[in-house]
Amino acid sequence: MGLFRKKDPGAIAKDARCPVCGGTVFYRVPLGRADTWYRQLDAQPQWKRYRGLPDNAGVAFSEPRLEWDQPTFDNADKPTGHLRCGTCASLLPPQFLGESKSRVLLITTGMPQAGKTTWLKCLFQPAQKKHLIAEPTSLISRDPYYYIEPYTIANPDPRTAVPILLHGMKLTFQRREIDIAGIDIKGEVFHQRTNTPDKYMRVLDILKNLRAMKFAELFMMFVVPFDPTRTRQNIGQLGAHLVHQPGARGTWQGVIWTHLDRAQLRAGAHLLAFLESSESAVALAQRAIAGEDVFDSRFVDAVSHIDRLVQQKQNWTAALDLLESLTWLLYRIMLGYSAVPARLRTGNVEFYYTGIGSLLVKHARQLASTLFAAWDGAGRGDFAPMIRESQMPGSESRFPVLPCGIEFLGSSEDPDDGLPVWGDLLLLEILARHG
Ligand SMILES: Nc1nc2c(ncn2[C@@H]2O[C@H](COP(=O)(O)OP(=O)(O)OP(=O)(O)O)[C@@H](O)[C@H]2O)c(=O)[nH]1
Ligand SMILES: [Mg+2]
Ligand SMILES: [Zn+2]
Repeated sequence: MGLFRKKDPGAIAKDARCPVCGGTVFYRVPLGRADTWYRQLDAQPQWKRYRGLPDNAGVAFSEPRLEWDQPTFDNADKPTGHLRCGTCASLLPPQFLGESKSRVLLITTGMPQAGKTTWLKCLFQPAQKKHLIAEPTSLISRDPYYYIEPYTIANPDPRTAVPILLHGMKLTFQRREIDIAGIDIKGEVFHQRTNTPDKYMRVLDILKNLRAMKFAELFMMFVVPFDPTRTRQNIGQLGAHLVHQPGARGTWQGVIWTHLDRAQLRAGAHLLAFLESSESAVALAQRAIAGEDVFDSRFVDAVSHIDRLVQQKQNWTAALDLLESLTWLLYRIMLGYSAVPARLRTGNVEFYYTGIGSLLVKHARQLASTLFAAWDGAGRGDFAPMIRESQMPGSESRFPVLPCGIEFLGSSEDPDDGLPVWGDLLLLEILARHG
């Protein structure tokens, strides 16, 4: 039998727990063909049940031939690098089971199509071309766990019916190693909370399990797409007790604000008029409109003025074109940042850690929080208390809103041709905190 207790030697920490069911017993499994996995699943009803899926639920394989490898449900008596939970049979990326001191848990929640899976996938397995903020460098290496049940990291099909996906990645920076364990929850769970109460309850159970697990850091990430029409419900409008759960110690709650690339310059003249009390802010906006470099020696002054003007203005509901133009400006700043290191002949990572790079990021992030709060207010979202708290002087939470977007290469809108902008910032933040 390959069953062994958590005390056995190996990569499993003494206090390891399954995030899905809280189980503490694990067993080794070998690789096999995906169709073997698919067939064996019928004999493991707990796998679906712990995901809130009915026994007869399909697991939505869209590929006609199941020809890739996948860890099966068989017992292996030698280490294989693949482990399942003895209770719920979930495949657990090793990053969930290692030493808690160097383990960071990320959990993404949000409505369908918010960009959760894209964001995690880009973070964990950036293709060579896909880093804007931390370009391939020998300073940081990341080693993703390949299997994201029911698929692999190469094809975690967003159309799977499985509401919970477990991702893992080992991050190495200088001589430190950090295990990053990601839990990706499908938006459908929140969207149809009353239609899919089983799935929703399972998610609450998982949150409970996570809070009982030991970790260096737990990031609860609410993924909210930029939506100028304000017609799509977002996770902040749910009012569920998921949002604003009193942050357990070590928990960081924040918003990943995606789709910022969709923001348009709608009211150029109005934008300049709005900024007119600050000469440096007007100059910054003019440069962005002209397609010129947004950074000069007055950048910090300019962006601080913009931030203050946005904070002071009331009733954004009546000025959404202006708000969108300001959001467009924020995205120009994000793109502009990415070009600076090359100009200064330094690597992106090195630039982030030198005073000037992190200063630019800090100010852009501050503006992102303020703009997000303005949209949130205008859209009747409910993130205001979290953002207000994080903006208090001396607040611990330095990272309430992480702005993100995708640049599409060429004319294609194929997500695989996208280039995430600022997606890696969280990684650098994690490294900075553990430095
Ligand atoms: N333009 C743009 N597209 C994005 C961005 N982030 C994600 N997308 C696209 O949005 C679509 C949905 O992304 P997913 O990552 O599957 O969304 P999700 O939140 O995981 O959705 P569910 O799993 O259904 O809850 C995909 O086509 C992505 O390519 C972004 O920042 N900008
Ligand atoms: Mg998804
Ligand atoms: Zn389990």
